[in-house]
Amino acid sequence: MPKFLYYPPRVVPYQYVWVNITTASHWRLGELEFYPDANLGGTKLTGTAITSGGAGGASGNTAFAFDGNTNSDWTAAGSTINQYLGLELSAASAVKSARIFTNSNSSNTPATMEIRASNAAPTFGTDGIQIAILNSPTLNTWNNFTFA
Ligand SMILES: [Ca+2]
Repeated sequence: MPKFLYYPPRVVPYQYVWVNITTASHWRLGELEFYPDANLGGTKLTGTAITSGGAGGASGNTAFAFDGNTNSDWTAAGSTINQYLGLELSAASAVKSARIFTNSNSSNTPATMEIRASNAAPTFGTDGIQIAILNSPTLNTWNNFTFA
């Protein structure tokens, strides 16, 4: 079972929200969704992808993490910590829950990740503030978590 660490409610609307990996991995991510309310409530947030970089070619396309298809994935450029993928939101918003679908094997899935948020565009995975931690994501399924 995933282990989630929850944080107090935050009321600040964020312009940028992203998942940063804190265990080295050649990360592959099938789907990533953020929501303005707890328990995947409200309308799924949309925006423009922000990332530390992709592998290039079809597998590096950030759009594959946001296409609604759990069988297509984005692949990180390398195998280090602090690679990230997220969104510059179309409009600043509270971010109180999220879900991630991992559709890969354990070597492509980091054991620990965090969600970070900011009102300035990140230039490194650890920019902004940490709003949630995800430990030991379950492979090949949705991992839902609420942090408000
Ligand atoms: Ca996908």
